Amino acid sequence: MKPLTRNALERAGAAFAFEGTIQDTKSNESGHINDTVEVKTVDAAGSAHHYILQRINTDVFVNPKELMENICRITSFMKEKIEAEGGDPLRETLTVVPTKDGASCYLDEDGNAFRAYLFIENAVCYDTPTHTALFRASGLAFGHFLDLLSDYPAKELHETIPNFHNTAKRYADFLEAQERDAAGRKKEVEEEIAFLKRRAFYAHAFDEALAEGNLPLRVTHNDAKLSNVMFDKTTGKALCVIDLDTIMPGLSVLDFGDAIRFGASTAAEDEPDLTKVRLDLDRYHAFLEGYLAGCAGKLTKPEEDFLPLGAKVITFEQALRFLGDYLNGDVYYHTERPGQNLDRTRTQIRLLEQMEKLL
Ligand code: GN1
Ligand code: MG
Repeated sequence: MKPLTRNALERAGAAFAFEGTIQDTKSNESGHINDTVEVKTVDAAGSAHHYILQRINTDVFVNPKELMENICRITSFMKEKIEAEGGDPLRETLTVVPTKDGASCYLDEDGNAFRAYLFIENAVCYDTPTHTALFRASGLAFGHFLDLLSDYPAKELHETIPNFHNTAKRYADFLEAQERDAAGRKKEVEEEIAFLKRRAFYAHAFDEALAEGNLPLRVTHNDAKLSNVMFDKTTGKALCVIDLDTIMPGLSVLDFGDAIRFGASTAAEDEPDLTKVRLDLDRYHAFLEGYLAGCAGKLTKPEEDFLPLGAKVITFEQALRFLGDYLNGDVYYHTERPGQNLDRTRTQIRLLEQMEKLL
């Protein structure tokens, strides 16, 4: 994606049905894929309003209209349920702000696609769990998310990224990337490549369970990391699951696994010092407890049994993706420094080794 220009941002700001006039915009660097900006406005009565404006990465999400259709359907479905439960739908899920023409996204003449949400005030996201209870709370949030959507017809959703968590396809892409060696980096990473090739079996880990109908296709989040949960600053409670771009039909065990991969690691995803990377079992059990409570009995027995394997498979898959991107010359994930995708690969490998011993 080309860098987002001031001009394009201003045009997008003017396209949405924001209340009042824009006073301030501030870039938010948290995601690996989209560009995110916070927008503050003031209306004629002097009241302040706060929004999130995002440029959707259309290299990754090639059909932004379908993507927004998914998000609108899911958030309105959840809002009704949250209301029925006595919750606050404006804080417990995202609210899409339409364009002045009533569309859910704005496409500009340069091919950029934007969408906007209400900003949720007095809330915060965490990159690492500051304490175990916080991670348990995020488990509750992702479990509750599954529960809220358990009767949503998964098949009606668009596949925003085809084969997103198709581990066999990810493995094939990785093999191709190391074969092609586009950035001439293969010789540096022979060890990592060999590690992953020895674990090719993970690519088919759920084939049998799926064929036998033991793992239901659900509405899943597909990027279930701690940093995609907002917490209320006052109560400390997990409020809301965000980053709804990859909501698609998928497997619960992979959402669970992704949350573990990210949040039960004692180090950041891109930590260069591997001695810092461990799987924290206390965190694992805390998340599991929260997740099961949040799912409110909706998980089947085979799903519960496969949760630890889900963690291994998604960590394997993530290692394939990071190493594939490193081999391709860092073309997919945002990077801030050379070698960041390799560091990311190595943390995943280290974690997978730990999971194999401990889970
Ligand atoms: C990407 O943009 P972000 O940080 O939400 C990626 C996920 C990865 C994650 C790794 C669309 O998510 O699949 O698990 O990075 N999203 C996409 O941190 O590829
Ligand atoms: Mg994401």
